[in-house]
Amino acid sequence: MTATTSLTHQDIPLVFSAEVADALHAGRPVVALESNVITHGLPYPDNAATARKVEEAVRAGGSVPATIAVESGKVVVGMTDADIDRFASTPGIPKVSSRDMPVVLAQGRMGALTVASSVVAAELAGIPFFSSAGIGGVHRGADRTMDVSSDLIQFTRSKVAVVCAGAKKILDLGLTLEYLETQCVPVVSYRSDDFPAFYCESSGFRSPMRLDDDEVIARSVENHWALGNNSSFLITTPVRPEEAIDSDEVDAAITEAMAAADRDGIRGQAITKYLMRAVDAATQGRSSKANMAVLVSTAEVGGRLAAAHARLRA
Ligand code: PSU
Ligand code: MN
Repeated sequence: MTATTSLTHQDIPLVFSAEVADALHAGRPVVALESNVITHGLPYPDNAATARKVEEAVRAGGSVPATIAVESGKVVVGMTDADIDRFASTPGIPKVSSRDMPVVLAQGRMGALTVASSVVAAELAGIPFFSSAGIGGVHRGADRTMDVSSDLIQFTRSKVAVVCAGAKKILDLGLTLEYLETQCVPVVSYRSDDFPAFYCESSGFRSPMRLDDDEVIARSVENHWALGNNSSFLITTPVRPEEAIDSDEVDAAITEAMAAADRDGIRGQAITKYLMRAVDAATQGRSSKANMAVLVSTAEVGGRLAAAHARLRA
């Protein structure tokens, strides 16, 4: 019989930018960022410009940004400006969620990481904080379609603190919160009573918990892991009121977009992008502007909370 060895996480090549490697080595705070939002969120060159602004916001919060993607069989932890521009301007880069990652790595293709695959990569890279404005969730009509984002399932498996502005109203946010509760994933709203809805200030749902103090949040995250949970800890921060988009306007646009998606037979992986485009068209681009703003403001809070967490560990 021949002995076989299987690959472990040490066999997944990670390529760190010098800045991220130095920061991790010195115990300075780093915030992981997703790349799917670059390739599948906004059109070029707004996507590249926004990705850079998001990185600047993480720095303004006191942390080092690490935007993550896969390319040439490696996980890139800390994309350079040139990497970001290449990803932003290359059409057809696949959206890579956790389950797609092993194949895309083996094929050596370029892949844009969702929240789910980004938290996988962040944990491998030893980065405890991740920030993205909008997480995936339970889709409306999931009782029929069974469309539940892998983001939620991955949160039950990865020890990463996730800072976000909640999730878009294209999802069923009530069921999304139920799922997170069932799966023992803490959800804390930072300096707000409500669970936010991406570029809308409130989802209409109260948040399970509110915390106003950075240090208490950092301590709570550590406690979650110290209690033996190998899962994520969600922290939400709402869009700034002056940058928010009106809830009623978005609701009307979503109802229309969902009917159109049904007519066009759009489902599965393609639905999020389709609905976002339709909402943007219906709001004459106002949702895109709010989208860019919330990406930036969320990243700043992510930078601030990761810094508080690093101080705690120091
Ligand atoms: N939610 C948003 N905006 C987004 C996404 C989700 O409000 O851009 C993207 C993120 O990359 C997220 C992914 O991880 O879509 C989830 O897709 P799905 O529902 O197919 O799992
Ligand atoms: Mn899905």
